[in-house]
Amino acid sequence: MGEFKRTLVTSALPYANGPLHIGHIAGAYLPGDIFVRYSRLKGDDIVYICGTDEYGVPITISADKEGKTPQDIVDHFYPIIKNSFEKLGIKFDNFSRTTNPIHTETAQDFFLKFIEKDYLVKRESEQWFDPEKNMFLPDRYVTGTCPECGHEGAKGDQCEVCGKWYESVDLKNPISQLSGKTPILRKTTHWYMKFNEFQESLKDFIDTRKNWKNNVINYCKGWLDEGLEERAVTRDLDWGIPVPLEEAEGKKIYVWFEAVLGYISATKEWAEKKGDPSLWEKYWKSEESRLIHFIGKDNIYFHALMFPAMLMGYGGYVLEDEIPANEFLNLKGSKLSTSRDHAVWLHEYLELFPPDPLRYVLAANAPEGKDTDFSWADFQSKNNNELADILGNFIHRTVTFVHKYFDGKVPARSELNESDKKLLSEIEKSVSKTGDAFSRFKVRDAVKYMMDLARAGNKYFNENEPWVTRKNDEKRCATTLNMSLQAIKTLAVIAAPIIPFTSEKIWNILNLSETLNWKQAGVTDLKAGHELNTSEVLFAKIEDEIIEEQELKLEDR
Ligand code: B3M
Ligand code: ZN
Repeated sequence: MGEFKRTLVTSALPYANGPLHIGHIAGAYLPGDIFVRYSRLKGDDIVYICGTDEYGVPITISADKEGKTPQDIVDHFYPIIKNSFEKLGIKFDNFSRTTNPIHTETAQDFFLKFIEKDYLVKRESEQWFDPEKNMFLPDRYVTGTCPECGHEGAKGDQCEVCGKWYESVDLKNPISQLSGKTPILRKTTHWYMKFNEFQESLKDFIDTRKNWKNNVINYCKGWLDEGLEERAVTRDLDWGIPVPLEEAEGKKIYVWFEAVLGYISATKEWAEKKGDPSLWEKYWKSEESRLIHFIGKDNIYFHALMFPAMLMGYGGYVLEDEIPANEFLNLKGSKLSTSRDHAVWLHEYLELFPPDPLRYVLAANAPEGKDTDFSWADFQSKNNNELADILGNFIHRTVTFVHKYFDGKVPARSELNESDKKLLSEIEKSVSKTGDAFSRFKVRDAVKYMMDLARAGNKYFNENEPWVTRKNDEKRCATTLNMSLQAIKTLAVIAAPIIPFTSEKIWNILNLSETLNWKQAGVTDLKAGHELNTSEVLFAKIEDEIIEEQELKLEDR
C-alpha cells in the first residue's frame, strides 16, 4: 500500500426499499468485505463504512405502492438489511442511515458551501408534471426512451443499459409512472451544480488513476469526451433533505447529491460512537488516507465523476484512490429483478444455509470482468465438490487421523522428502498469490489460489498414504501428518477473508493461542506434541431435493 497510512472503504448504500438479494452482494458488498477482512488480518488501519440510502424517489415509489409512508418503508427495511449483512459476515465498522440528523447536517453544509463558492446556480426550467396527480415527476416517476442509447423503458434519472445520467426532460416518449399517461412540461425553479467547471480537474483526476479497471476508465473517458453539463441537484418532492434556503420552501436535495455524502456522515457517526468525534477527518481530510469505493457498474458516474467533483469543490477532502466497480450477477441467465421477484433473497437463503458457501460461490464467480451467472446447480456443485470434497475433506481426514493414531497431538516432523518440500513450496506460493490477489481486489483469483492449496494438500495426503506408512514407516507417517497440519494452518488464514466463519472453526480445531492473523500464513511452526481440538464437519453436503425446492421456488415466481 506504500504511501498510505490508513484506508477508508465504502460499499454503495443500498436503498432501504427492499431486502438484499445475491446480486447486490456479489457486486458491492462481498468484494469490499473480502478486501477489508484481508487488510484487517494484516493489521492495517482501515475503516469500512456503509448504511442505507433512505431518501429519493426509489423510496417514495415503494411507499406509494405499499400505501405506506416513506418513513414506514425505511424503518421496516433498515433492520432487515442490517441483519442480513451481519449474518453473512459483511462486517462494517458502521452501518448508518441517511435519515440520521448527522447526515442532514452534512448534506446541507455541502449545499451551502457550494452556494457560497458559486458552484450552485438557481435556474428556472421546465420539468415533467402529472396534471392528474398534480405533482412534478422527478427521476424514476417518469420512464421513457434513453436519449443516449435508445433503450426503451429507461428510468427518469439514469439508463440501466448505457449508464448515462441525464435530465429526465431529455427522455423521449415519457410516461408518468403514477398515471401511465404522457406528462406535460411545467416551469419550476431548481439549483444546478456547475459540473462543467470540473471538466478539466476531473480529466486530470481520471488520467492519474493508473490502476483503475478498464470498465471504469472507459465509461468516464466517454462521458468526459461528451463534456460535462450543469445538473439540477434539487427536486420538487416531499421526501428528502430540505434545501437549506428560505426561498426554497418545499424543495429537497437530489438523492444522489446527498447519498454519496452518506459515506462522510457515516464516518462522522462512527467517530462519535468511538468517543473521538474528529477522528473521521483523519480518513477524509488527509493525503495519507486511501479512499476506496466498492460499487456496481451502474453507479460509476456518481462515484467516479460526480462525487470527486463534489469533494474537489468543497476542498480539503481526499479523492478516490480506487473504485473497483463490478459488473452484474445474473440469475439463470437473466437480470435479477426485485419487481419481478426474480432473485435469490439473502434473508431467505440465510434461513436455510450457512453463510460461507454463498460467500464462496459468489466470490468464485464474482462479476469482475464481465457479467456472471448464479444457478442453484452451480451452488450445489461448488459446495459439494469443492468446499466439502476438497477443502473440508482434506482437513477432516487429517485431523481425524491425528486423533485416531497420534492421540490428537501434532506428530513430529523428521527428514523431508521431495513431496514434503513440494508441499512447503505450495504453502509459500499460496500466501503470496492470495495476498496479491486480495490486495488487487481479485477475489476470483484469490479463491482459486486458496483452493489450489487445498487440492495440493489432498494430493499430498493421497500420494504419501499415511494409512500404509502407519504400519511400516512411522516416522514418515508422522511427517506426513505434521506437514498436512501445517498446510491446514495456512489454509485457515488465506481462506479467512472469503469464508471467515469456517476459518474460525479451523483455527479453533488447531487450538492456537494467537488470534488468526495474516502473519501466521505460511508459518509452518505447529510444534510436535501440540494438542488439537476435535474435528467437526465444516461443510455439509447439500442434497438434490433441497436444490430442487429452490429451483421450483424461482420458477413459481
Ligand atoms: N442507493 C443506488 C443503488 O442502489 C444507490 C447507491 C448509493 S451509493 C451512495 O444502485
Ligand atoms: Zn442508455
